[in-house]
Amino acid sequence: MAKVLVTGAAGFIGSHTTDLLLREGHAVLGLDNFRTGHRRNLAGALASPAFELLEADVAEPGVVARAAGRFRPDAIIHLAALVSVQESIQDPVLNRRLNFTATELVAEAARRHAVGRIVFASSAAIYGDTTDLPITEETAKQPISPYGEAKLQSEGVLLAAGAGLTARCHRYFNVFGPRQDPASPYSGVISIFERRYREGQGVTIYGDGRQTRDFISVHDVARANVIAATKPGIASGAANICTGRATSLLDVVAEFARHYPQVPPPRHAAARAGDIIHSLGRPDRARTELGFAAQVSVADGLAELIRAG
Ligand code: UD2
Repeated sequence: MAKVLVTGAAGFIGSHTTDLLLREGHAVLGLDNFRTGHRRNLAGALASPAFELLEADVAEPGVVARAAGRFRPDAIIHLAALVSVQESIQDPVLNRRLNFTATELVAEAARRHAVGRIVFASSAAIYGDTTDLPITEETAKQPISPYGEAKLQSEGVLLAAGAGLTARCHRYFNVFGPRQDPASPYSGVISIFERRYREGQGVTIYGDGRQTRDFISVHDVARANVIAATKPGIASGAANICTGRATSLLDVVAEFARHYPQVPPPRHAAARAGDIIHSLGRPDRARTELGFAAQVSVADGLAELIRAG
């Protein structure tokens, strides 16, 4: 049994990671200020005696350090973040605070209280809009948003922290699954489409729909997080967390249409400014360094999402 401090525990990825840690018999201190997380995401966790919730802001100096001093975690999974690329452009100061300063505070808390591991939510956004596919960890890092830039700099802070700390930086690709917030037009496309199909409305495809993404289930992402936090003998490093499979939006829509044959077909609108056409990661390093490989197909993940609806 390990003791794990999860920041952003009430968020999309944080709550699934918390649930999996608890299922595997670990003790979790979840930290969240509910800026974008939701208490309902923790309904299962809150029923467990092995879970404790701390409502606090990870970017507030002293908060993580005090939590680590009291809870004495073996690992910190740092997922609290400003999650919207769009919002990072509109409010770069807040982005800096939540996506960079908070990481420094987590690293400092780990150092002060001898926490041996940090798992960090990085992003494929650090690679920018490269056309050199599939993206490997060596691909040039040229972020094109404050969000991607802060994630890249956070990786630097963690990977330079020194021998006492094992830092694992997870470069998530397009994560989808239950509890992802569909509220904004810039939310993940699958969560937007799921809500529209469930409500019987057609979806809008920006462009011709042949654009592809490496969609990975949040259950696989949670498993990668738990492995990185708890598996013995893991060294520091950064790795793509992806499937290595490209799925087009037309494929996604065809899958939804199988479940909702009565919903009108999609309409097409102009491609979004700045949209990338293809994104695909190479998953080999996570397999070698963590023993992690994604298992959930897009078809199975969508079916689960629709059931969870
Ligand atoms: C963006 C973010 C990424 C993450 C992700 C949400 C950048 C560089 N990256 O990536 O960090 O936040 O969004 O999972 O900004 N689309 C439609 N109809 C819709 C919504 C989207 O056709 O109603 C298209 C969209 O134009 C794009 C594709 O679906 O071509 C995927 O969109 P997305 O927002 O889910 O993901 P992505 O990879 O653009």
